Amino acid sequence: MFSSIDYEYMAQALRLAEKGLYTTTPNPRVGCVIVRDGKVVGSGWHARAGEPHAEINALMQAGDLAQGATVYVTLEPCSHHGRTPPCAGALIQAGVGRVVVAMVDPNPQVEGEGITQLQQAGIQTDIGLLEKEAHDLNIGFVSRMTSGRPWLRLKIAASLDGKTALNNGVSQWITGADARRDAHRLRARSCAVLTGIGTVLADDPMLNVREVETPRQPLRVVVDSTLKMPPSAKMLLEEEILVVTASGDHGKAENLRKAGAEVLVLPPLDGRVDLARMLDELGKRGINEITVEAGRGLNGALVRLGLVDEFVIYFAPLLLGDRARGMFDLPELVEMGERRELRIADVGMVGRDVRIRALPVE
Ligand code: AOF
Ligand code: ZN
Repeated sequence: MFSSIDYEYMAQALRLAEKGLYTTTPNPRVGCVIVRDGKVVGSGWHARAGEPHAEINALMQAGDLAQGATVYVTLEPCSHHGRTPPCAGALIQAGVGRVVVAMVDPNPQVEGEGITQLQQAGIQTDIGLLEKEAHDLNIGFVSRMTSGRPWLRLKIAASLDGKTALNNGVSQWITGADARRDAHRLRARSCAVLTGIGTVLADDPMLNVREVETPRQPLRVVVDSTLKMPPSAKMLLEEEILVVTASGDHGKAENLRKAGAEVLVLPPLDGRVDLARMLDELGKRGINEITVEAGRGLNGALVRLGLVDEFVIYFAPLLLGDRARGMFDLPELVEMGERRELRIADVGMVGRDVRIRALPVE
């Protein structure tokens, strides 16, 4: 169904889609290339929610040349009136000859309807080219559309012997500058960065993106069951911070609000923040991807609840010894049968450190 030329143009459309990596949220990253007689006559990508979709940008460039052309698009053209009119209709109106789609739009408002409309208009529509790549690019959008929850990526910087901090809590700097920059790229592509109150009290971090250029900072979310967050915390110096709590202490919440935070009070679960419920709430707010940068407490709780979708662990070539702090506060296992199995998705060097991406095995 697909020729090597098809692959090439879809790869080009994916590269265009990636230009929206830091900006399209809550929308997906989408790229589009329009080809006629072996020449690219239009190309575009989606930059921001509310702005034109990838196909529309590409159609505007192509003008009349779109007639009879082949359109490569990384996500099924939409069929609904959202913030912008439907792309399937625009492609039909432009008289395109063929549409090649990487993946079906998981948005229940679309979900195959765009493809049906194109086919009903007599346009040859081929689906599934470089589907995995398109899917990975929008892993958070897919997660939110299919489960209501964001994709949760847990990032850890550790020594080669798996330690993340000294026993006295000191954790800077374990990994090198390249790994830190790489981790800032993860922050930049995330809709939210999540941490725990323990990390805030120990490190007083900003948790913003500094090491890479970005026009948009992720929302910073702090899990703080009993509202220990001091109104003087550095995180509060910048906009967009959400403190999630199970505390009913209105005075403390009010103080944090005055300091610039939004405070979300959830019904307590065993006296703590109900983390699954929190993810549902974040999903409702259009959060697609979350990067967790926390200590062993929150990390362990998320693992125990099965809420982690992806682990990104940077290992630095140094040893901190058994008395340093580990990655996950988990109950002791007494049988190997209780172990948690992961699948390594990717391994590579980042400067002097090693990065491992691993996914839980269901
Ligand atoms: C496309 N091309 O480039 C994008 C699509 O509110 P709107 O109008 O921006 O619509 C957002 C929805 O449209 C989004 O949830 C997803 O289903 C689809 N995104 N579709 O045809 C694009 N970004
Ligand atoms: Zn659209």
